[in-house]
Amino acid sequence: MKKFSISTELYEQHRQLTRRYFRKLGITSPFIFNSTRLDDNEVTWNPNEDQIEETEYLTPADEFETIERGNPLPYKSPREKRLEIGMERETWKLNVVPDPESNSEIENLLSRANNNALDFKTLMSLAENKSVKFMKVMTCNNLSTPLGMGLWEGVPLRDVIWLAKPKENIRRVFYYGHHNNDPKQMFRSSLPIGRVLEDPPGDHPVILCYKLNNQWLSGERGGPVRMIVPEAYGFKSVKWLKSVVLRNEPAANDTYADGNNDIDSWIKSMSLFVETPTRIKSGQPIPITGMAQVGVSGLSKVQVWISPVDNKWPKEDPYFTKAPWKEASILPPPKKWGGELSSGKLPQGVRFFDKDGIPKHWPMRYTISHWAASLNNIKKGKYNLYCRTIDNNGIAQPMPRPFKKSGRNSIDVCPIEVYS
Ligand SMILES: Nc1nc2c(c(=O)[nH]1)N[C@H]1C(S)=C(S)[C@@H](COP(=O)(O)O)O[C@H]1N2
Ligand SMILES: [Mo]
Repeated sequence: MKKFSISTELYEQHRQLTRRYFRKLGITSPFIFNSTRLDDNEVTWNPNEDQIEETEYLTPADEFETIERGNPLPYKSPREKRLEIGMERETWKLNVVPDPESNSEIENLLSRANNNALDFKTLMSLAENKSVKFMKVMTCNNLSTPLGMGLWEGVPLRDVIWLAKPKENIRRVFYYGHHNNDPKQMFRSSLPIGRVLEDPPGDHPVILCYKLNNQWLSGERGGPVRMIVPEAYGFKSVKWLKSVVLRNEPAANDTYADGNNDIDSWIKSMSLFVETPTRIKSGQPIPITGMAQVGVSGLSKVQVWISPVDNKWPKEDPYFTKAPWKEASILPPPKKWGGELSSGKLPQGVRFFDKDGIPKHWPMRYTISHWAASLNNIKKGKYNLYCRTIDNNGIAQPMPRPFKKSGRNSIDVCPIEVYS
C-alpha cells in the first residue's frame, strides 16, 4: 500500500541519515521488510559504512515537488521568448509601484513603463552588501508532505522597497509573477508592510530570491527571481516575480484566499513516517524513521505510539492525547548538506550557522528534522502506528491549530503486522 510519496531525493537523504541512528543502537543486521511508503516491493536495509557518512539534507532544485499554474509556463518557452518576457536574468525587471486605486505615496517609483524598473544588475549590486542566505522548507498548506528543503539566497524585499522612496499611506505589499498578461493566470500574494520592513525576533527577512542551494534559481523553481517568505506556506513565495505593488489597503487579496485557505497561517510543526515495516517478525526491534516539519513554535519532541487495531479509542480524545506515546530520537544536523553543494559544506554566512557551518540551534524553525525510533517487545498482532510532534510550548500535534486549511498537520498513521 502506498499512502504517500516523498521525492526520491528526500527519501535517499533520509535513509542515509537514519542508517547511522540504527547502527548506533546496534541494529546492524540488514532488515528486510515491505515499505508502506515507497513501493510494494521488499526493501533491504543494508547499512554500508561509506553511505553512513554520506548524509545529505538539502533537496536539489530539480527534485522539488512543483506547484505551478500558467499556460504556457514561462520557463518552458524558448529562450528567445524568455528573454522577451523578462524571464532570463539579462532581461528581468521588477516594478515597485503604488496601486493607482490607492492613495499610497511613493517618490521614486520603479516601473517598466518609465524605463527605470529594477533590473538584475541593480539587484546584484544591492546583494553585495545586503544578501542573506537561510534554510527553509518549501511546503504547501494543502499537502501533507513537504515539497523540498532549500538553502535560499536573496536581497531583503525592504531594501528594494526603500529604493522606491515610499512616503505615506502604505499598509500592504502585493506582489505577483509573470502571467502571460492574462488576469486569470495571475498568481498574487501579499504581506503587511510591517512584516516586510521588520523581522520578528528569530525570523529571517522576506527576500527577493535569486539562488537556491548556491546555484542560480532555475525557471522551474521560480527564477530568475521569486519571493521567499520564510515563515509562510508556499503560496506566499510567488515565482517568476515581476511586480511589487504598495497599497493603502488593510486586507489581503491573495490568489490563495479564493480557495478557502487561511492566508495568514505560519508553518505548523508536524511529523510524518518515512519508513516503517508493514510486516515484521516478533522478537526483533521494529525500526521506524520519519521526518518532522518544524513550524513557528519549534520542535521539542517527536513521539510514536503503537496501538492494536481493535483498540477502541474514546471519541472525546480524537488526538490520542491520553495514549502511551513513546519518545523518538530527533537526529542531529547532518554532516553533509547535500543538494547541489558538491563539497557537502555550507557556504559562509548562512543565517543561524557559525563559520564552520555548525547550526547555532537544532532543530531549526521552518526546516525539517529527521527522526528515528525503535520499538521493542511488541507481541504478535495487528497494529496502527502513530507519530506526532510536541512543539516548544509543550503542545502536541495537531494542536494548537488543527484546522486543515491553515496547513495540514493531522497525526500520521501506518498499519503494521507483527507475526511469529
Ligand atoms: N507564479 C507562481 N508562483 C507560485 C505558484 C504559482 O502557481 N505561480 N504556486 C505557489 C504555491 S501554491 C506553492 S506551494 C509554491 C510551490 O513552490 P515550488 O513549486 O518551488 O515547490 O509556489 C508558489 N508560488
Ligand atoms: Mo501551495
